[in-house]
Amino acid sequence: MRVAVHASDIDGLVSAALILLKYPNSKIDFLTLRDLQNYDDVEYDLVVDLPKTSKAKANIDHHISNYEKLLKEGRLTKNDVIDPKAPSAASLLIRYLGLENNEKARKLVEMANIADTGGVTKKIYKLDKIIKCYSKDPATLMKIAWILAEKGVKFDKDEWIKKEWKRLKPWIEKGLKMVKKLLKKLSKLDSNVIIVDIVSGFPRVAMNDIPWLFLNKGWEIAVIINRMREEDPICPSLSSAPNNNQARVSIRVSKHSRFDARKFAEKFGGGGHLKAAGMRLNLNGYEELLGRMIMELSEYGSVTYVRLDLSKNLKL
Ligand SMILES: [Mn+2]
Repeated sequence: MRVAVHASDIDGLVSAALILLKYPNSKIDFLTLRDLQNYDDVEYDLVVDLPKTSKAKANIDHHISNYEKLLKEGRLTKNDVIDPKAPSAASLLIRYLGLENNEKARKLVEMANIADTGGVTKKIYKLDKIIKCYSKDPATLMKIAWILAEKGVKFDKDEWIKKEWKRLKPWIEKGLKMVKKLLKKLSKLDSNVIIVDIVSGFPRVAMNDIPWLFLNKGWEIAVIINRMREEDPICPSLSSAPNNNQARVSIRVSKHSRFDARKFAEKFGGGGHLKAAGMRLNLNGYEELLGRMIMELSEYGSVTYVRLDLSKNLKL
C-alpha cells in the first residue's frame, strides 16, 4: 500500500495508524496541502484527509472544498469516499478498511472526531503538540503513527511520548505565560482586533495557543504573524528554511463575530475557513502588506498591534 495522509494533525495521524493496523507494510507519506503538487505523479492506493491527487486510486476525505472541486471536474469515482458531513477522515477510513469491530481503532477514531471538530481533552492537547513539533519530520511522524496503532488511545503511556511531553511542557508553559502577561497589559484597552507580530523568541510549539487565549478573553479577531528566523530551541524541524523569505499569518475569529477569515485571507493570497484561515506574506514589502492588513481590519473595529521581539524582552 502506498498512502498519503494529512501531516500535522490528529486526524491524519490516526488515519495513518488505521492503515498500519490493516496493512503494516504500507509506505505512508505525511503531506501538507503545499506538498501535494510535488506528489501529484505518485500512484497512491489511498489519499486520506487531503485533496485527491491525479493518480490516486481512492480518496478518503471530508473537506467540502475537495468534494465540490471533484464534482465540478468530474473526478469523483465510486472508489472515493468523500463525505463533507463526516467529523473526521478517520471516521470514513475505519469503515473503508473494515476495522469497525476493532476496539482500538474505534477509540482512536472517536478521538480524531473530537479533535477535528475543535474539541480538546488533555490527551488530545498533548498528542497535538507532539505531532506539531514533528510535523516536518516524516520518520518521527511514522513513529507516532506506530505508537497509536500499537497502544491506541493509551498512547500517553508510551515511554517515548512521556519523555517528549516532559520535554515540551515547560516550553509550552513558558509561551503561555508570555501571552498571559501580554493579555494583562492589554486588558484595559477598548479594542476587539489583535495583531501579534512575532519577530523572535517565542517557542513555536505554543504558537497555536495564542489566538485562543485572546478569543477566550473576549477579543473578536486574532491575527498571529510568525516571522521568526532563528532556529527553534525545542522543535528544530519547525525552524524556517534559511532561504524562506515569508511570514506565516494565521487568523482566528470568535464564534459571535461576522468577520469572514477566509475572505480576508484570500485578499492576501491565502485561504481557509470562516473562523480560521491563513496566508503567507513575502517579507520583501512586508511593511506595506502589514499596513494594508491593519487598514482592512480597522473596518471591523479597533485594531491593536503588538510586535513581540522576545530576544529583547517583551516590548509593546
Ligand atoms: Mn480531517
